[in-house]
Amino acid sequence: MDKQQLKRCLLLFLLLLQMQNIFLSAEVCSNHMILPGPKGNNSDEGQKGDEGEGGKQGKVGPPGPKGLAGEQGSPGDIGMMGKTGPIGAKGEKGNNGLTGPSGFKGKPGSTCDCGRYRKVVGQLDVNIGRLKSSVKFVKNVIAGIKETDEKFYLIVKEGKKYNEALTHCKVRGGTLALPKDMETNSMIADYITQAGLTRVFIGLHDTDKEGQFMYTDNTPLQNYSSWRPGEPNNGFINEDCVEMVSTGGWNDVECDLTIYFVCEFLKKKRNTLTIL
Ligand SMILES: [Ca+2]
Ligand SMILES: [Ca+2]
Repeated sequence: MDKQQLKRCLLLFLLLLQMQNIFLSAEVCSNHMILPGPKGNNSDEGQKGDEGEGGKQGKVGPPGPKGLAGEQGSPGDIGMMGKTGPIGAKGEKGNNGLTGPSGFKGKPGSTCDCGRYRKVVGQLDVNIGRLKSSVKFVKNVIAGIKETDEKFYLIVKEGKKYNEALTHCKVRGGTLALPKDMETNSMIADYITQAGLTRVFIGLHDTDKEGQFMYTDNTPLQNYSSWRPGEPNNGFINEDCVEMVSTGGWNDVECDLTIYFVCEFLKKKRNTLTIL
């Protein structure tokens, strides 16, 4: 080692020594603490300390995993009865039942004069038939009745030919209606309209002599008539009977036409309408 190198080493040594002093003095000034002594030997081990105090209660842990499903519970009590439901639709008619057993044989009858009773029963049948016919007649006219001071007027809602209609009125004590003046004609026309009809037979015809119209009480047409325009025209050669339409107009038509008709009954004869 030359002289120059020896000088550099000496300076470096001095520098390091100076830095150590600086560090030691700075540590003592900053801590102001008494440094512990060196660790003792194993033979100098201290006594076991007292048991420490219990620790603080820990925080609530996170929720545990979902448990297994429990067993099925027992059935609950029966519920309250519900409200009565609406009435159901009518059911289909059932099949006929089986035929029942035959009844016991009847007792033998006694001999009698049956001819007499048969006659009575036969007469009852006739009366019942007439009663049914009369009831039917009344039903047909019950919808309405018109009257003047002297007469009743009844529309019969049974389709008949002219002669049948006339007979129908006569057997009950009347005849087909005879409109001989405007007032009566208008009343019958209103009656037809109110009954919802369009045409009815009236008691007028020219069956005896063509073109010479007569009422069914054998009186001729006089000052009053209510022919529709162009009528009577005897259009189908045999138009010998007369209908009235709802406007009150007359028209000659075939007597074999089957239509409703209007009867009239005189009041003078005390309840002229003969039921039976
Ligand atoms: Ca005629
Ligand atoms: Ca005519």
